[in-house]
Amino acid sequence: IDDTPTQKPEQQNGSEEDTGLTEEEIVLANAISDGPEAERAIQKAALILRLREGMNSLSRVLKAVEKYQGSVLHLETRPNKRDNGQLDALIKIALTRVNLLQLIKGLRQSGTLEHATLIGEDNISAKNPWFPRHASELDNCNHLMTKYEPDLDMNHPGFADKEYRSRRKDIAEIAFAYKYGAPVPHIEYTETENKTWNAVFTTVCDLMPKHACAEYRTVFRILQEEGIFTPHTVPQLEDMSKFMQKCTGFTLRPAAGLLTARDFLASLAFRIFQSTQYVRHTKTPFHTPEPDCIHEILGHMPLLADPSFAQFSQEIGLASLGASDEEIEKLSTIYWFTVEFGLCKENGETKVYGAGLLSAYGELLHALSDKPEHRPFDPARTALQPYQDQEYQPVYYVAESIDDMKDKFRRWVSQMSRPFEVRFNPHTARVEVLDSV
Ligand code: HBI
Ligand code: FE
Repeated sequence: IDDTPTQKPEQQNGSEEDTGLTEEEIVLANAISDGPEAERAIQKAALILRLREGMNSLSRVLKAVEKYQGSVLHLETRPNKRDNGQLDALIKIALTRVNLLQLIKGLRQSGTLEHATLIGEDNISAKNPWFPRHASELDNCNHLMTKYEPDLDMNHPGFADKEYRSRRKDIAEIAFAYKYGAPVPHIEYTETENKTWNAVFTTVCDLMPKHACAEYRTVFRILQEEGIFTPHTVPQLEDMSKFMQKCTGFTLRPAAGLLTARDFLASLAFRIFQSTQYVRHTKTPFHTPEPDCIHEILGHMPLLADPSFAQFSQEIGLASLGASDEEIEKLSTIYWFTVEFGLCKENGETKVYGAGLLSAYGELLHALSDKPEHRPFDPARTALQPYQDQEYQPVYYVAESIDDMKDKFRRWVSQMSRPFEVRFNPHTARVEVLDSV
């Protein structure tokens, strides 16, 4: 399941008066009346569906797509906000125009279709793609990738642990219920969770003085002095949020798990970091298949309190707003090789600034050893580097410094092909869109 612009399902009722057809149906019907050529032209569409009988309805929808010889390009579901028994689904399909018209009519008659949008070749409606314009709209940007959840993945260390799964569910509820502007709810971490924190914290304290970049070390020390980083208790997200806000304006909101790249990057545009709040399984303190709050707190947050790094984080977020799927993929890859696994030079030595390394000492030592390849950070090339998230990276990108990395990124991103510019207004927490066409 991949990322997609979060779009609020809304009833399409604009032009239904006399013909009984909606706008898309009229567009389709007009195209089709151009003759058999147009009838057979392949059209892509994004449909937002309400699945009243959950997965049963989904299989009926997929059968209908198959019947009309369509192919599914993308599919994601999530629980309906108002009714827990129901699912909302976003499905992107490609099929001939004449069949799409039939499919839309059928789904509408069965009450399944909430909204249909025809999409062009570039996969987004380029004229006005939806993206959050105000920080409060991030309440809609919490789509999860269902890759590594303990309920779904048999290899997850918590898969067979009922208690862990129920704990995870409780903490996820907090994230789903969270609304912009509220403090991050306090979590009473258990003794087991605090022990896991202690195990990771201790190794970070051992390795950090020698291997972490200067920016990280500086903030780490302040966090210790302020009593937020202590060996025996998982820090509270609300305390971290207040600390970061003081330093760079970054704040936190709770996330239920691994978010889609699009939703995750969008929040950075508002200087908001979506952080998980659960702790990894106690069986594997030094490894987690998905982000957990220890990774976010020890890996990401110190650098989000560094002004230059915070600026870079926001800029990658701003670049993602309204970007095409291909561009999101490139930005994610850059994020991966910088924010997650980046190395940088410091007085002739190679240091670590990537959160995935700072919070996992096994890979940190691997990254700095002579086993993997070290290449100079170059956004145009780095953006195309394939990566995987299951094993240690075979390649790392080394920046001259965080500032240099930021400058190179800026130059690269300015060539991105977006028909508009965006600018963040900190006074209103709003993204302003400047049309250039
Ligand atoms: N979701 N909760 C959460 N935390 C992350 O660190 C995170 C994410 N989704 C995607 C992501 N990171 C990145 O790897 C990029 O795809 C942007
Ligand atoms: Fe991360």
